[in-house]
Amino acid sequence: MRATSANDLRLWYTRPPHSGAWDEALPIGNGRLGGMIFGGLRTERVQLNEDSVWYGGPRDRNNPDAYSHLEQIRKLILAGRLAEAERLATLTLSGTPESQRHYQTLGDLYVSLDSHSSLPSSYVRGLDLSAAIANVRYVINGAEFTREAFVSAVDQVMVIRFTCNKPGMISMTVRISRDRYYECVVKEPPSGLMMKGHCGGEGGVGFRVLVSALAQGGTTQLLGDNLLVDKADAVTLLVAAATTFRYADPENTCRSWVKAAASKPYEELRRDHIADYRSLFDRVSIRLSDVHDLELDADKGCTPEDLPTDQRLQRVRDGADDPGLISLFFQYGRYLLISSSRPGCLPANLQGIWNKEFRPPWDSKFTININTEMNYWPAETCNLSECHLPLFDLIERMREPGRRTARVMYGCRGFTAHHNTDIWADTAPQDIYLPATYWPMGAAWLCLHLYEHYQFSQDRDFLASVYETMKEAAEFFVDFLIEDSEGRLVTCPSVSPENTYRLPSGETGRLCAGPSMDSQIIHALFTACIRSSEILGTDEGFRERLIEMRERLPKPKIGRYGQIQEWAEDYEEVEPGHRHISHLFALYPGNQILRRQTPELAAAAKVTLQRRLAHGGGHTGWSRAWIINFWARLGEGELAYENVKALLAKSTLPNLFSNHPPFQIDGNFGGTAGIAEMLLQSHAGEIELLPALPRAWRSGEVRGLRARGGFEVDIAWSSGSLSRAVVRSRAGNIARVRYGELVCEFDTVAGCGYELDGELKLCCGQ
Ligand code: FUC
Repeated sequence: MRATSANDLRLWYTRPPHSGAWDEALPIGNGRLGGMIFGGLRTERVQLNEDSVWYGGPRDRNNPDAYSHLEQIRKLILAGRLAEAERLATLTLSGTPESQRHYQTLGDLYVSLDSHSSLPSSYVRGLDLSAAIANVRYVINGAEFTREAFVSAVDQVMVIRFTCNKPGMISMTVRISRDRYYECVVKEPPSGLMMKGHCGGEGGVGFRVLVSALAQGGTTQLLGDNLLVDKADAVTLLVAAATTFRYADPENTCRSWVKAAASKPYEELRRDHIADYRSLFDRVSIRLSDVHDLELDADKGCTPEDLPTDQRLQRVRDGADDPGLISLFFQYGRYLLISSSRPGCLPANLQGIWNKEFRPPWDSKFTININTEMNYWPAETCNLSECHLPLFDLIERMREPGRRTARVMYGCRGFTAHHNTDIWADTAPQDIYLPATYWPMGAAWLCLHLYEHYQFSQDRDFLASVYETMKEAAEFFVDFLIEDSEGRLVTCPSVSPENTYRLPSGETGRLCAGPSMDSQIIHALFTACIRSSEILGTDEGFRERLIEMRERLPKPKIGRYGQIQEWAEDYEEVEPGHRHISHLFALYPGNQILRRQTPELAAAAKVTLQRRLAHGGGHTGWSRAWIINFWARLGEGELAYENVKALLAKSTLPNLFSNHPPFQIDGNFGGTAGIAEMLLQSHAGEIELLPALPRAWRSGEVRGLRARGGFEVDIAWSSGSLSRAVVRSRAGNIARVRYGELVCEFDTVAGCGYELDGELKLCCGQ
């Protein structure tokens, strides 16, 4: 078995980013405060983010003309008069104004290293995922310079430390800037600068950024907007940022964080940060190969781990296998979730927290017709349950605006949201874009995450605390669903995100009644509410109602190509290789399509994927990531693996950020979830070991993945077969474990572990 190497958990490079490319800088963060570390030689640029730096305040954007035209829009859709329906919808259902708020960069910290006149004789920069620390190391004229940067969740500051092995060598000029979009930078004696500004827009947030230098030796002074350090032995920069979104007095909040951090020695800040981070990160370890699987040069014992990350990525682009890069990518997804989604923060947005722009792509907000949900797919399976909590806070905040949207737009009870939301939990439609805008399913899908959290944690108190939220999301559909000509209960108006269909007449349409994804999401939501009310022993009347309505939802249907139908009718798709594969929601993340219990539907799901892929599907990072999860659920290890490779080869940037293009973080999270799904599944009432193990991962081991029912699982395999598994029970439920056609079932005691051999024979309880 291969010994672990320091590079297993490290991204590293032997040069600074090409022409200062942002996609080559390395991300650090504590959920709220983030930085991109460039590692430049003469200037270190740290591009800064704070998760609540958004333009503008809350607004009521519900279109006042919606409800009075709803009936007519429905009639037009059901009569097939699509052009008229779509025109009326754009006028009366679109948000007023059409767009929600957008996320922004916080600015940049520039550290000019004044004494660096010659080029270094060696240079390496990296990101250590085992400690969540970025570092740079190089030698100039025999002096070795190092930098370390991390963002502490314990101390709420970014810490950047510059050292040299010779005394008096560190001189720097520090500036903070934000293009033209800030008020001022003021001196914060004795050795700090404070940036003050406002994101703009009525009710928008105000922000403060404080940078303070702690120098060992040398002198420090403030001149104009500059912080200067001269001939120090070492310098620690502490950066704090806060906004009025959370703090009445962000200025003093920054001061108190910096003051408290400054009173701790650097080593203590670092130690506390690492301990806190490791309490989450170390729960899962993974190894997908043995050394003989991957030696590049057998004589020299050289493996891909010995190559810088950009060169490894290039090898994979050139067609090489590199299981170690896949496990690094897997752990990077977990690192990114820990760094962008901690309790008390906003959820990870389209870019996590890392965004350099004032008007980022798609506003870098929360796109909830796939992207935000995908961000949280690894949260439970990859043992980062706490990182899921920010999403739940946002869902709670969406209830009030969502109730208003339900009432004002549709005359319904409950709460609803469309395909986006923002910092203010806005629930009115976003954009005037027919394939996406008029889709009332956002809240419903998000609420499934609440039930998912319960399924993994078995935390009954949590379930009790969110039951009303799930119920309210379901209540909306009790009122909203209409009966179609076959007596089925369908959504109308809606869309199948974000596809377009063609009628036999050649006419194309987006708006429709009962797209498959909607029925599947509602089926899952009703099921979650029904199960929850049983578990909690409440609400029998509502439960009965949902049971009855669930029966009348359209079931997944098989269409003319043998595919799962995307719409209630078997329409032709205008773009058969579309990136959204919404009608396979029931396969993943849902569980209405199961390869053992519903083999015909599973076969149709396979055809659906093959058709999408044959027409160029999977061309965005997130779409490719979803495909990995689908193949994993279908037990197709080789096809899942092919798509993992394609995700790395075609949709991954040099810093391993996923590429839509441009950078969008969902492909990282969806990819991590997909790799976990290849190794362990638990959505079908049993814990399945190695359900989609590809040949390329001949021998390996994963520890600490989680399964529904309150289990934690370790799996080891060699020569492609299971050698050993440990199932740790947290809730004392019965464990039903499957490996291929072998199944075993045993009682468990909470807190105990159970070891199984390769034949699923119980060896011992621990
Ligand atoms: C959805 C997708 C796009 C993109 C955007 C943020 O609209 O269709 O591909 O990911 O969200």
